[in-house]
This record gives sequence, C-alpha cells and structure tokens, in this order.
Amino acid sequence: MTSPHALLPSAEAIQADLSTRIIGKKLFMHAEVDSTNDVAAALAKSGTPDGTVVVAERQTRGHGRLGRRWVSPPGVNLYFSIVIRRDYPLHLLTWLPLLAALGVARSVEKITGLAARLKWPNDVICRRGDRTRKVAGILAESIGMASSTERAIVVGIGLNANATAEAFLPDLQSIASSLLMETGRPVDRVHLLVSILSEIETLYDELRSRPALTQAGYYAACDTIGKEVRVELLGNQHVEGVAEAVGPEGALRVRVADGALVDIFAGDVVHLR
Ligand code: BT5
Repeated sequence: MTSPHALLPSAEAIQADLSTRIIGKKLFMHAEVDSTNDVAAALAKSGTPDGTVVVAERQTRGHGRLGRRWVSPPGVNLYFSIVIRRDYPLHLLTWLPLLAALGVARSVEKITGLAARLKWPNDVICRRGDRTRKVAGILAESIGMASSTERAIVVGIGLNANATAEAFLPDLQSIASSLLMETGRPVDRVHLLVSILSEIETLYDELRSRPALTQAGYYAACDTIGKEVRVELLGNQHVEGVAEAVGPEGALRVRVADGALVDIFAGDVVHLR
C-alpha cells in the first residue's frame, strides 16, 4: 500500500496493480491537464483503443455537465477519464455514466466501508441522517457519433478522496464532501483507482451480456427511487413528482400530479422527501 499522502505513481506502477483485461491497458498519467476528459477526447479522435485511461493529479479546467466547473484541488483526489469504444446498442449508451457511478460507489464501499449511494443520474453521495454530500460526479461525452465504428464515449470521473473542507469554497461546503471528511481516515488513491477501473470493467461487460442484471444493481444503489423529487430541466423548466423507476434506457420515470409517468433523460434532481 502506498502512503495516502504520496503523489500518484507512474502509469506503469498503477498498471502493475491492475487486473483488468481492457480498461487501463493503455494508461496515461499527467501531473497537470486542463481536463482529463479533453485529453481523452483528443486521444479518442486519434483512434486510441477501447479502455484507454487518462489520469491527472491536477486539472486547471475540470468541468461537469453543461460547462459547470469541477473543483479539482491537486494531489488529494482522483480525476480520470476512460475512453469506451465498443459496439453497444444505442439504447444502452446512456447506462455508461450511470454504471460508472455504480462502480465508484461499490469501490468506495469496499475500500472505506462507507455506504455510498447514487443520486440519479450519476452523483455518488454519502448520507448521514438527513444530510447528504456529493463525493463524486461523472461526465460522459460522445466523440464522433458518425458511425458505430468511429464512435467513442469518454467517461470522466472526479472523486473527492483526501480533500479537506478548505478545498471547497463556501458555496460548495454544504454540497460536497470527501472520503477523508466522511470517515476521518485518508484513503490510498492507487488502491481506489485500481478498484474502480476493475468494477467498471465488470459492469460494462455485464451491460452487454446481462443488461437487466446490471440495471437492477444500479436500481438497488439509487437513492432517488421512491423519493419525491424536483427535476430541473434545460431552459428553466422543471418537473415535480415521485421518482418511480429508472427505465431500460436509463431515464428517470417520474409520476407527476395528474398521474402521468414522465421519462426524463437529462436534468438535475433535488430530493424533496
Ligand atoms: C458532474 O457534473 O458531477 C461531473 C463531474 C465530472 C468531473 C470529472 S473530473 C475528471 C473528468 N474531467 C473533467 O473535466 N470532468 C471529469 P455536474 O452534475 O454538472 O455537477 C457539477 C456541480 O457539482 C458543480 O456545479 C458544483 O455545484 C458541484 N461540484 C463542483 N466541484 C465539486 C467537487 N469537487 N465535489 C463535489 N461537488 C462539486
């Protein structure tokens, strides 16, 4: 085990601990990048193989969905992106970020003992009583959708591992937390990274062979199901109702006031009750 305070080691040292078949067989380790998603997207465009991973100690322009900022303090967390270029049926592609979140939650639970849960679509949260905090977020981006042979999806993961409260500006302190802040113990980031890559590989394989089983795994870990929610949509629209299920294409199914079921494919969820 490496010291939790150590910088991430070389790509070769990380790969020596990896037991995956495809994910991370090609792995790039950077001290600093704008965004691991942007570096991975450029690699995807130049034909890098399925499963290529880009990791960075620091991101100067880490981003979330809709161009939102991902706060990326150096040397304490995990920022990495995986290039996926396998031939999944189109209706399963929405599951890639959802299952990445599930892979993160499973690894966090295995390694730290924390009961990590999911907020649809892809936030990893930790709950203490009524208080929930986001410890990880996933950003999936499509590259070259022209044909299934050219298509790649970049799945980017930001996980707050050993950040302390000072890493988060006041506006994030009521939203964000880290594994260290939740458990009081630093976590070995290499161990965590290797475990997440392996969980994601298993889930992505299973998505192809037994999609219903994988989807049931997501369902079981998702805190949003059964909750009264408000979903903020693009263009200042919103939907309120009870989140009843996640459909086979990854959409959140919300029962609204007039009894209709509405499928939502993208949005920001607030758990009301
Ligand atoms: C996400 O977006 O949660 C996706 C974040 C993906 C980040 C990874 S890091 C590696 C790769 N490279 C990138 O450039 N991105 C990916 P979204 O659901 O839009 O949430 C963004 C919101 O989360 C922000 O508006 C803040 O409110 C909050 N936030 C920002 N930084 C955070 C952090 N470090 N921890 C928890 N919450 C944060």
